[in-house]
Amino acid sequence: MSSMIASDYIEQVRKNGYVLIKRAIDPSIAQNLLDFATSFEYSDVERDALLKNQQRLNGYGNNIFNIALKRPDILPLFIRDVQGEIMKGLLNDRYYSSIPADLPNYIMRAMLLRSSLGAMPYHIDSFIPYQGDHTSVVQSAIFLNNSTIENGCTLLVPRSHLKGEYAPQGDNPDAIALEAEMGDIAIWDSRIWHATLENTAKTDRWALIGTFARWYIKQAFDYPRAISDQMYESLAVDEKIVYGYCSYTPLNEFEKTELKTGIDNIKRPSNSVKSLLPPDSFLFS
Ligand SMILES: O=C(O)CCC(=O)C(=O)O
Repeated sequence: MSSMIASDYIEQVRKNGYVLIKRAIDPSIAQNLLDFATSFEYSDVERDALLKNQQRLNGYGNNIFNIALKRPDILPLFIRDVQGEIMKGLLNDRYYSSIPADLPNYIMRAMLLRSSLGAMPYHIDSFIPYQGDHTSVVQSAIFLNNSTIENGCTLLVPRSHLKGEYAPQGDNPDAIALEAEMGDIAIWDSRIWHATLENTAKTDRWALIGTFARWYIKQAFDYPRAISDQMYESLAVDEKIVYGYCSYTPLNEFEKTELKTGIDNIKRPSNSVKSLLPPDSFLFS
């Protein structure tokens, strides 16, 4: 990795909307993830179910969803060390005082493995275009193959995150092709106009893409309920926060009334309204 420090990378994301960190991941970790990507297969039944409710943009790649639950060892790659400092710098809410500032208070929206097929159209992943320095959603792509113009690399329009507009469709003369090598990481503000090229080489171009968001933004899956008891027990505090255990939506006021819970009160969410109620509650009647 280069000698740049987290604050330099944060500065680049704020200014240009993205940064590429060379050789950020140990090659053996990248190889292990690549082996996972190339050996994983959904069953036919699972694939049919996934195709029935596929979002438009997911049709342009091979996708393996929900990696965080398939590989519980992976989240620390995104939230510790320099990566973690960058995420905190871009996404921590400075007014979230019940979590100490050296921990994350942002959450994970999604984590998927994707390999490019067709040319993915320009889009933003913050869903809301707006101007200003306040970043709400960040994507971090760990490249597991070399990512090239031939095999469908990312296209980005530098500084477009500050335009406050949805991404125009069609070719964009201001776009750059973000070529990268196995083990590099690209981090971008999800307001940036981005797309991919078509994979004309028809070779694998796997990237592990983590999407992280401020604590009040909806997660792609209900991680606090979906995570097994066994996985929950193995998580460190920073992982529990990022999976949403401090900021999930409670079932009712007897579960909690705080939107931002502190680390002293991390617990699994309830699945049963009744178990939360005092026995004489009017909600029973
Ligand atoms: O695979 C890429 O380079 C970009 C993927 C992308 O745009 C996305 O997942 O939203």
